[in-house]
Parts: sequence; C-alpha cells; structure tokens
Amino acid sequence: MSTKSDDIMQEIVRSISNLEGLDHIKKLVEKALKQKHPVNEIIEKGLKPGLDDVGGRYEKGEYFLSELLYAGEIMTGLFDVLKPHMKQGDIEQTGTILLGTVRGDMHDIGKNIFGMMAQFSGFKVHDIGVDANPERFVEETKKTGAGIVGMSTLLTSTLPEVKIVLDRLREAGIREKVKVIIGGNAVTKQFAQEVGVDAAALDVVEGVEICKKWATAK
Ligand code: B12
Repeated sequence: MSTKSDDIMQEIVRSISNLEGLDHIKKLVEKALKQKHPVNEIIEKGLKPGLDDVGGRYEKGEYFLSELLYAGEIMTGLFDVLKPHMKQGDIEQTGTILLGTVRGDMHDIGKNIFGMMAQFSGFKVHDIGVDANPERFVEETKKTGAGIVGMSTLLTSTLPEVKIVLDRLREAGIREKVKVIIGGNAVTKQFAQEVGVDAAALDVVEGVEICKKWATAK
C-alpha cells in the first residue's frame, strides 16, 4: 500500500518522465519540501528515477535529443528550489575537492549536485566543468592543493578517461597525495576496483560520506 508521502515522489517521477513542464514540476518539489522530505530523498527517489525514465524512453526511440536537453533544463531550474533547503554542514572547511566531468562528456547535473552537497558539508569545491581534459585535472589539482579529485562520467565511451587521468596524476608524482572518487551513471564499483580509483559513489550522499571519512582520517 502506498502512503501519501510515497505518492508525491511517484508524482515527481511521473511528471519528469513525461516532461510535464518546469513550473508544474517545481510546484511538486515545493510540495514535497513542505511535507518535510529531505533534499537527498527528493533527488534519489524523485528526480533521479524520473531522469532514468527519460533516458529509457530515449533509448527506446520514444524521446529524442531535444527531450534529453529539456530534461537537463528542468533539472537546472529545480536547483534554485532545492538549494536553500540543503543543510549546511557543521564541519568547517574539511578540505578541497577538485571536481570535473571527464573529457568527451558534457553531462553535469549529477556533478553539480555532488559539488553543491559537498560544499554544504564544509568542503571547498573547485569545479573545472565538463569535457575536462586529463592535463587540466592534474594542473588544477596542483594549483588548488586539493586532497580529493572527483570525476564524473555518464557515458560508457568516456570511462577510459578515468584511467588516463590516474596515469597523468601518477606521472606528475601526485597520485599518492590525493584520494580519487568517481561517480555518474556509467560507473560501477567493479570498474572502480579494476581501474584503481580509491572509491566509486553510486549517489551523492554516499560520495559526500566517503569524502568526509577521508577528511577526518587525515
Ligand atoms: C539529461 C541527459 C543529457 C543532457 C545533459 C544535460 C546536462 N547539463 O547534464 C544532454 C542533452 C546534454 C545529453 C547528451 C547526451 N546524452 Co545523455 N542523458 C541525460 C539523462 C536523461 C539524465 C542524466 C542526469 O543528469 N541524471 C541525473 C543525475 C542526478 O544522475 P547522475 O549524473 O548519475 O548523478 C548521480 C550519481 O551518479 C552521482 N554522481 C554523478 N557524478 C558524480 C561525481 C562524483 C565525484 C560523485 C562522488 C558522484 C557523482 O551523484 C548524482 C546524484 O545521485 C541520462 C539518463 C540517465 N539515466 O542518466 C542520459 C544518458 C546519460 N545520455 C546518454 C547519451 C547516449 C547521450 C548522447 C550521446 C546523446 C546523443 N546522441 O548525442 C549525448 C552525449 C553528449 C556528450 N558528449 O556528453 C546515455 C548514455 C549511454 C551510455 N551508457 O553511454 C544515457 C544513459 C541515456 C540512455 N539511456 O541512453 N544527455
């Protein structure tokens, strides 16, 4: 039996899947916030499954690139609603995270959510954007003195970029000085182990928790 609070999540999933319009979806998210659903839950149980549906419909040929683009716009619009409700962490400045989406990949919604959540948990986040080449990851890590490097990759075709970044960090002599975490739709724990990163996060909450553990273990 579904409860009233499950209903709002299902409504969000359905309306994103059907791309029912930003204003309408904003109202649903505001309703969920009023019902005291935490931001994490709205992202993981509402927005993410909704976007997964959009991706599935794209794969089936029911949606096209324009629909994927529109889904991206909806997400960006929803950030404004969610941001004021993200809890400020009680830890002050736990370290710096160098964050980017790997070369060849333009997806940034998940990366931005992770970046925001990490900032709210006390981290300084230096975001180098999308389609970031391996040399940039290395240069910016050195420049900022970041202790954590976060890479996002949603495309299977860009997964090999993770290894290239690791190799470049090693060549620059800083691989052992940083922890590397990866996330994004294409990432699995098995891939993380095989490629030799320190962690893979399947969602932002897990990602932030791992980074916090690293920061406090120092
Ligand atoms: C919106 C979208 C787009 C938008 C992106 C807009 C934007 N500003 O990001 C646009 C239109 C640009 C786009 C383009 C393309 N897309 Co697209 N897209 C999507 C879609 C529908 C949603 C992605 C998303 O934002 N999800 C929601 C976020 C919150 O989830 P997430 O990114 O996984 O992030 C979560 C975690 O993974 C984690 N996380 C993410 N990053 C990081 C980083 C760190 C460090 C940590 C700790 C955690 C973390 O935290 C997040 C929250 O829990 C997905 C479908 C899907 N199921 O993902 C397809 C999808 C990713 N796209 C796909 C494809 C094929 C494409 C195109 C190639 C299409 C085309 N023919 O051109 C292009 C590629 C362009 C390029 N070079 O990058 C495929 C990829 C298939 C594959 N396995 O390779 C998917 C899976 C759709 C599908 N089912 O076919 N896309």
